[in-house]
Amino acid sequence: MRIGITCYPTYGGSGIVATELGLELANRGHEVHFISYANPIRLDPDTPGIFYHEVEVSTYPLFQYPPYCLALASRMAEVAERHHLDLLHVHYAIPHSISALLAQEMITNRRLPFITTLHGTDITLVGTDRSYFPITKFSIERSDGVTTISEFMRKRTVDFFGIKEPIRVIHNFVNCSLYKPDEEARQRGPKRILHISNFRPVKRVTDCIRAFAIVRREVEAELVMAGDGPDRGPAEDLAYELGIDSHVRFLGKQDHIERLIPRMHALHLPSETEAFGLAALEAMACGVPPVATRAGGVPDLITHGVDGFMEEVGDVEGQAGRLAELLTDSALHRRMADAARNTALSRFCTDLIIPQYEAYYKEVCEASGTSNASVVSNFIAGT
Ligand code: GMT
Repeated sequence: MRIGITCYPTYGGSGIVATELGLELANRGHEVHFISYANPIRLDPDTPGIFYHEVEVSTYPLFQYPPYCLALASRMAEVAERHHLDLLHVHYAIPHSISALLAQEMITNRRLPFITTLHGTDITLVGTDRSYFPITKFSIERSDGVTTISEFMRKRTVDFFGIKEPIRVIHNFVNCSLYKPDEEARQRGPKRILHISNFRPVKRVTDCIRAFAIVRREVEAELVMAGDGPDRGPAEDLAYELGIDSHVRFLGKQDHIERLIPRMHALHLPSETEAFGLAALEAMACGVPPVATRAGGVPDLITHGVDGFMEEVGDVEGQAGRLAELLTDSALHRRMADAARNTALSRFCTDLIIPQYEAYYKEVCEASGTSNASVVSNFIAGT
């Protein structure tokens, strides 16, 4: 198949999932065209089967806000025509699905179906904002197919927007050959707790610092903060105020977290809400047990006490207790690390999830009446 993928190319789970999906699809013989304003991180455009088309957003004195949504729609239509795309798959509803809808309208000689994947704050924060509610609802209703990444998100979308159309849950996935344990690396150096995020308020990064201060009373550990965003400054200040700054390392944005994670002993994800928690899944694949909050779609992923822990949002004491347990009880750590890896392998590995996307693409093309012989045979041949 020929698939156009649009996502936010910056650091953030939805862009990462979109990029990894595109790479996996290309690996399975599909032709994948990324259409975005920048090359998505983690995407090597030189990969066979991968193409990258930049969206140029011209400025003009009259435009206080350059209309990216329109420039994206034009580019989508152009790429779809020139490269005979079978469908568009957009990640994060706003504004991508509206651009896809416009592109669909612009192509008059055939129907170009589009699928929207809802990732989290596009529904829980942006979608609930008064100014975006109606357009988010409209974009979901007008998509030819809608997927989301957890049962929580499906239910939340249906309940909040009153959506009647079916929404398919296709969980996030991890490449278990790339994300894997490295016992030797873990043994080297001190006990380490990792946090990875884009440091937005929803991630509650200062809870990592507070919990770590409690852990430090018991264990000579180090906290590794990977990523960047608006709450990095407040987190750095708090570490200094609590007198633990020399044990906290702020790494900034990381390109190869699959090399970083296996060196860690636990992952801390204290988010206010989390539609799925991709960072937790990547950690689990590396045999690093997560301590997360019982929020949103996290229970789709973690079985409390088996392959990780879930505590209440804001319960820094409770989270610190779990982190300390993992750092001090080696039998517990071993058991949970194995269970976490096993969960990743048995439920969320790419080999299990990518075929679900392929099957859904086929369904949507057939339902839109665009599934011609070549599309169907491409599916069968995986090309
Ligand atoms: O962080 C976000 O809210 C937006 C989104 C993103 O683009 O980074 O993250 C969401 O999508 C990830 C990938 O599907 C999920 O693993 C995250 O749980 C989800 N984040 C939130 O819901 C806060």
